Amino acid sequence: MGLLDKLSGWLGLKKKEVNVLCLGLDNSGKTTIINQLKPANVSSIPTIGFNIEKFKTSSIRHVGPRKYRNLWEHYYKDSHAIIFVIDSGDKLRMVVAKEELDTLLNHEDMRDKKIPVLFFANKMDLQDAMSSNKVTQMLCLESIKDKPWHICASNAIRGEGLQEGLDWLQGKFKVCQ
Ligand SMILES: Nc1nc2c(ncn2[C@@H]2O[C@H](COP(=O)(O)OP(=O)(O)OP(=O)(O)O)[C@@H](O)[C@H]2O)c(=O)[nH]1
Ligand SMILES: [Mg+2]
Repeated sequence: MGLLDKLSGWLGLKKKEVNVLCLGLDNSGKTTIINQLKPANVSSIPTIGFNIEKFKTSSIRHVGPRKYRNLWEHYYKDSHAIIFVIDSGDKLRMVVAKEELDTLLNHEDMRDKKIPVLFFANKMDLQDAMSSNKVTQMLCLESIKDKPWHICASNAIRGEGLQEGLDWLQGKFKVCQ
């Protein structure tokens, strides 16, 4: 059983879909994270900027870089949670990640939604990775007042930190729904 199935089970959403938007800059680790969350028997679909991966009880909407932004927006209305992935080793593009995050949070279909936003400060294993505190600071996460949010350091290759993030999400779903 994958972590995502567990999440659906916890939520009591056996029949309903949980729409989790997994966003982040290209190369941040979205596909690696999603592969960790999926049941082992589901084969991975390579990301061509944008794809939707269906699961038994839930789906993950998984999108890529900026040029596909108009495709992301289509899914904002139906989303129950956001997972925002950051490459903690990519200091140069932290500003770009912040821009994308701000655009997301200020979008008209997202602004008034109280859905939880889970951040993975991914690639924590890299020698020069920024700490999750530093990422919090760089992305000004403390200024997010209208949505519950949480940041976890993760190493998606080893699956570290992912469970902690999903545990937090589980608690928030109970509050939000
Ligand atoms: N060191 C390290 N590398 C990681 C980690 N997570 C992902 N990677 C690597 O980073 C690269 C990009 O990972 P992907 O999961 O393909 O990133 P993505 O966000 O799906 O990228 P796009 O599909 O281009 O948007 C791959 O080579 C991964 O193996 C991590 O926690 N640590
Ligand atoms: Mg990908």
